Amino acid sequence: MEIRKDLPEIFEDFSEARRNGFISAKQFKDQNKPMIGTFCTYMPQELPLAMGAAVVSLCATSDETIADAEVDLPRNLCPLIKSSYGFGKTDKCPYFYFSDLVVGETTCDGKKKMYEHMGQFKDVYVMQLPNTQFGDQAFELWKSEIVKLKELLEEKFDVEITEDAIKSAINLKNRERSALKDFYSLGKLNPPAISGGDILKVLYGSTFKFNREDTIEEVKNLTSRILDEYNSGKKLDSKPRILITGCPIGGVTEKVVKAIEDNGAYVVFFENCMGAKAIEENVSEDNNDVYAALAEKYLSIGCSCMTPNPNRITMLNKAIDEYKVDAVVDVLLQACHTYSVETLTIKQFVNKEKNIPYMSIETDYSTSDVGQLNTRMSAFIEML
Ligand code: BJ8
Repeated sequence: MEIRKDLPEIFEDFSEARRNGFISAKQFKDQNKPMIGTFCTYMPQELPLAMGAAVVSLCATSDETIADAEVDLPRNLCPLIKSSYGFGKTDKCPYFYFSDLVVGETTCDGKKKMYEHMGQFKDVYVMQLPNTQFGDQAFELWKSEIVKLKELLEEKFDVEITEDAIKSAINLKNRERSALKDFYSLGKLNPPAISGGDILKVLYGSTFKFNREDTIEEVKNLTSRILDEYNSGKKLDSKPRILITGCPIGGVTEKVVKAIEDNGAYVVFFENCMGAKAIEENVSEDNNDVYAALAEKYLSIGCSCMTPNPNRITMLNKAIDEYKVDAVVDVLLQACHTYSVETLTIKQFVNKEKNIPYMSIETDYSTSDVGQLNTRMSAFIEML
């Protein structure tokens, strides 16, 4: 995989962010401030931020604790769920340990049933997410769930969360999303300025930094530095341009990005939850009803747990054009039913509407399929 060797320290900073974040998490907790753990992009982070809490993603990305999880959970379950549960159960994840409350949502069946067991050893609160994004009922349900979460946080942590504080948190998150969006929009450059592996490092690493103002500045500086250097001639080679969609990736599943980039292509856009799905749209700052504004943004996320799920297609359509994508790779975590079933819709759209090749690959949190991934990617990229 070709990387920009002249920018190592910044990329390493993001790459190491999860590990280094443990120390910042401890320092944060030492100040007696609350930490909220989340498992999903639907969770409106603005609410905990509005009471001065830190928000941390607990989605695990390694197979280290899967055997422990399988004592309680079925083997034929998505590795993200098993691994996340396993890290909680074994107390091996400091972020889980430091979380005063875990907030989940009723997304896929596996996750929502797992929360019932997790509730035996951790304080878990589950928001009732509707299965559809359409109709007043769905909107009103999600809005009322957001208000309920605010009330629960106020009661549990004995604080008042004012609408002004929520507005400030919306503004902060919007600036963070915009900085990250400007960064991953570097993927539009053709030939690319940086590899997909480096884009992912920054997107993943930024979720483990607690001083959000600093992170916004850091990401902005990185973007403008890369742009300046690109304009003065530092470019990668022209190669086929790949869009990754599907289940969340990060940690061990970066093996998919590596297999693509080691075999002659670049990933220029990540549609999944570590990328644009979470970041592309901001919360309206014009709407005086902050709960409606939050409900509108978060309910529109194009996840396969929704039926129907046209917002995923809308984003893919736009990104394939804007990022001049040559092919789409749909990443499925084993036993993820909603994304697996949705592959047919995505394949038909990509092949028939966009006239470009599509490939789906199923993987897990082991490294046993790396050889097979390389073989499949090399054959796929060769025909582009
Ligand atoms: S908004 S993608 S973070 S639900 S991969 S656990 S769906 S069986 S992670 Fe997700 Fe929220 Fe959607 Fe994003 Fe279930 Fe599938 Fe596993 Fe998944």
